[in-house]
Amino acid sequence: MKVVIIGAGGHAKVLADIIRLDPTVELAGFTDPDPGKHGTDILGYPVLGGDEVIESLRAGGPLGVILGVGDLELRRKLLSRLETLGLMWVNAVHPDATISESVRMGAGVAVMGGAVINCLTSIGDHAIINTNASIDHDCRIGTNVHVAPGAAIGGTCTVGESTMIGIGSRLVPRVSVGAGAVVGAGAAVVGDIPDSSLAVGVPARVTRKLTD
Ligand code: JB3
Repeated sequence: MKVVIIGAGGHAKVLADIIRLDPTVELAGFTDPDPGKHGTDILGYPVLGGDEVIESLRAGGPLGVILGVGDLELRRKLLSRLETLGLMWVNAVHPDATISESVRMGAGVAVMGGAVINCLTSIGDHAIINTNASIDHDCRIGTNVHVAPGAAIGGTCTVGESTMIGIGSRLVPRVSVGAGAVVGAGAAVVGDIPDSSLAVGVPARVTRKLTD
């Protein structure tokens, strides 16, 4: 099956580096509205044009796609635009990630090298579990959540849709972070964080509400 990465920037490069390790798929390349921005060849794979090429590629046979842009708001807008196309979302899971067999994994999920996801956790569609991040047992990670590199989430935590768990941050067990929230880099979350809130510091404090 051919796979196309939607986006051709930094996040897309990491996905390409993972997907190309999978002998069962053929990475066709990237789509990007600004094809020249990153050069026409990334890690040996072409930037095929804008997202409109996806339809023509699908005509050629089974086509898997995955979101290759990192910004969560942009991902949300892209998903709402693309969901009517009935695309086949594929996962990119690095072979060096450690994932319990009991994990329930959504579609379009990226799991980078060194990540650990422990038993009975569920990962929502289009989530990003980035380099060396860890998610412990019985967690509920929502759609389009980004658990940034080195973040650690304790057992029985909940993270709402399109929330960013910042690089190197920590969630103690049994806390809940709402939807559309941002946990700042290095923050230590020791209590629940409401939807659409920015929480920073050790211990993490909500500093402001986030508008769309
Ligand atoms: O921190 C880490 C480990 N990774 C970051 C990632 C999560 O987010 C990374 O360092 C960057 O901060 C960011 O990666 P991303 O999103 O790849 O950033 P950038 O290099 O700016 O690439 C975004 C690409 O998305 C650009 O080339 C845009 O042209 C493209 N883009 C924007 N809108 C789009 C669209 N591409 C497609 N196919 N469709 C769109 O609608």
